[in-house]
Amino acid sequence: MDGFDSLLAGRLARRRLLGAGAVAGLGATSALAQAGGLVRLGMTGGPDERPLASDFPGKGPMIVQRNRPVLLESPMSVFDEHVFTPNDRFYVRWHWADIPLEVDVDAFRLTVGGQVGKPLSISLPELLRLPRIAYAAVNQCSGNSRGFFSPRVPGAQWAHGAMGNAVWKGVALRTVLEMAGVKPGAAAVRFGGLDRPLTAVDDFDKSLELDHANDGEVMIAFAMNGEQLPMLNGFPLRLVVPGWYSTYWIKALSEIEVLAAPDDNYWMTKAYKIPTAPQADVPPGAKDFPTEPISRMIPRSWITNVVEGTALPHRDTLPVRGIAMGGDQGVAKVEVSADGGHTWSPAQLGTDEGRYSFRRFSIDLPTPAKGELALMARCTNTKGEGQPMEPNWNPGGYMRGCVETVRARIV
Ligand SMILES: Nc1nc2c(c(=O)[nH]1)N[C@H]1C(S)=C(S)[C@@H](COP(=O)(O)O)O[C@H]1N2
Ligand SMILES: [Mo]
Repeated sequence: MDGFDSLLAGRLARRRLLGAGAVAGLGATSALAQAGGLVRLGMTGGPDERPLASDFPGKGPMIVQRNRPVLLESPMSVFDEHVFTPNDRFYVRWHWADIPLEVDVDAFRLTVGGQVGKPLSISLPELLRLPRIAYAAVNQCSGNSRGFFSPRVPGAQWAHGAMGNAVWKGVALRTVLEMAGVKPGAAAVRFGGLDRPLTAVDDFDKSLELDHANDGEVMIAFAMNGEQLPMLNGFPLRLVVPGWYSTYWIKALSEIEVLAAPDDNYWMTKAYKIPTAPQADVPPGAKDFPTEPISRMIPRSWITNVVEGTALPHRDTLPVRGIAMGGDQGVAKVEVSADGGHTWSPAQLGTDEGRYSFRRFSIDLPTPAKGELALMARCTNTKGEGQPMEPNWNPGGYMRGCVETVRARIV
């Protein structure tokens, strides 16, 4: 018996999350900026300061990238403190300002329709009675770190905090598709949530090929780190597509539609397209190049205990630690360099929480001589895929994966 079974027993009250204060928090950027102060994100060639605020519902101190729709970024210190990102520090991204602010858990239904033998309308208690799966997985926005693109590109100017790692629990999408009976010849499965566009444009819907949807790992999650999903992270249900960028991880998931043909909606055919070139990399300014929908994630790593621009005392050793991810594979090794990438030393890896999770790394380096220092980490995943030294560029600001540098000074 866990917290979710109490929902079954009807003891969980309706989730009415946003009171008057919280709603005000969704509207007042300048007040927030004054209340929480400004943070610098270390970007060059454009605006670099953002307000820090802690008055969004269910959220602690977060970097406010945008107010409507809500875009909140996790400060890097969160990743230094936790390998599983706490729910109240987990980043938030919505495309439309009309997001669900409360959900009536008794009336809520997840519908499954389209190319199925038996259309379904599943209540939350019914969903909670189905067999469950659970695993750790990183949720990372396709545009994470976009603010570091050079030359800069339009879109949310995220630093590295449009990502988070959680243990997700829910029902395999395959279980629900089997209950509905997918008709022969079906090609894809489309997902939609409770949020709505304010103008006459396509809903934010995404889809997966049928085989992927049926892989037994793609999950309809009702829990994140052992708790209900925060409202801003998609309460009561969200799709989890482990190893893939979060654009597919539809929040407040309410509609599943099995399609006879590949999805032709705007969000699949026009948005979230990357160059087919390796690392999704094209020369700055390039326009006519072949594209494909963004999909699997790639290895990345971040030093989390040394803040850009800080002065470190000269001691016997220089402790360096951080987090790494393998993309859609596990982390095989992480190496650290204190000389701008000339020499590398293998770091110690923390507990393996599964192939889709963050993994901690740490190393005590011999302290370099006094002066400027360029610290770097690089991750290699279990497929042997590493991180390039050179940053990629594409007009969408997607799929950054290069080795990141933290500059500090030894004094
Ligand atoms: N319903 C819905 N789901 C959505 C989105 C959205 O706008 N609406 N945005 C997607 C994108 S692009 C990202 S990066 C993630 C962000 O997830 P989070 O807010 O839980 O961190 O949600 C995804 N799921
Ligand atoms: Mo995203």
